[in-house]
Amino acid sequence: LQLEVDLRQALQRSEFELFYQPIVNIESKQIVTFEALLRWHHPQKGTIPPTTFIPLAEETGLIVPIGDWVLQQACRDAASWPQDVRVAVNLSSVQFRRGALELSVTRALAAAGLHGSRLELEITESILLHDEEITRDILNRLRVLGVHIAIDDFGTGYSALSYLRSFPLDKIKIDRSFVQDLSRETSAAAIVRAISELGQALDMTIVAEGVETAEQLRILGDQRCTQAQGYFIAYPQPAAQLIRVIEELK
Ligand code: G
Ligand code: G
Ligand code: MN
Ligand code: NA
Repeated sequence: LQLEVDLRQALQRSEFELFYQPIVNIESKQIVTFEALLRWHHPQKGTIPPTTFIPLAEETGLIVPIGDWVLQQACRDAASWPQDVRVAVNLSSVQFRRGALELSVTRALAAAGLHGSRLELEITESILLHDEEITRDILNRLRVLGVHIAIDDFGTGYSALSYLRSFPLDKIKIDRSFVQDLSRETSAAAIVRAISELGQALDMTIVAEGVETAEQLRILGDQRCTQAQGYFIAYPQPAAQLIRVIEELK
């Protein structure tokens, strides 16, 4: 498979880049986090989105060195941002099972001189359902470093609510499918409200993903959702553009 051959060389050829998308506090409008989103600039095929190459990277185990690079680059970039802005990094389940995740995180933070409290790790529900004991252990140790743990795409997976109390989670990211239905369906608003109340009771921050309109943002605020992310606020952009994004959203 040619794509696999190319992917094996992409790291040493410096073909990866991190884009960043801001997450804002809905009430204060302040940027609280930038989420790192990986891009692969393929020499022939142009820019390939992660949905195309992450599954291949997972199958081949290449996600472990690629994921390490993402952690290191994200921490390096964040070191130059305002102190109250965090960086969020997406993790694959393979990094939990095959990588030395805790060591990777510790090294990335140390190399960048970044405190653990400036880093958020986004994991999916499926990670919590496998190797439960090992995962809980790793997450607990990461949290001792001050690292925050977010559950990504919430509501699309198995959504066993039991894990909300059995795992050390700081943040819930409501999947964009709920946000997209907000204006047409009152049930979507009711779900957002319920998750927001759950979050408040469990002392977790609630983020809505995929906010594309002013109306969606208004309804989210009405339903007591605390943070938002989406094209309406800003598109994912290269690190060099972030100073401008920070200025524009001030
Ligand atoms: O950037 P985009 O919105 O196209 O991302 C598509 C998917 O790829 C999302 O599910 C996102 O979580 C995932 N993704 C983006 N960057 C990374 C990364 O660095 N590591 C992993 N494991 N997934 C990523
Ligand atoms: O699964 P995860 O939340 O990590 O995925 C992030 C993906 O969502 C990225 O590919 C990003 O480009 C995309 N995204 C970010 N904001 C929006 C939005 O407002 N609408 C849509 N459709 N996608 C978005
Ligand atoms: Mn994410
Ligand atoms: Na998501």
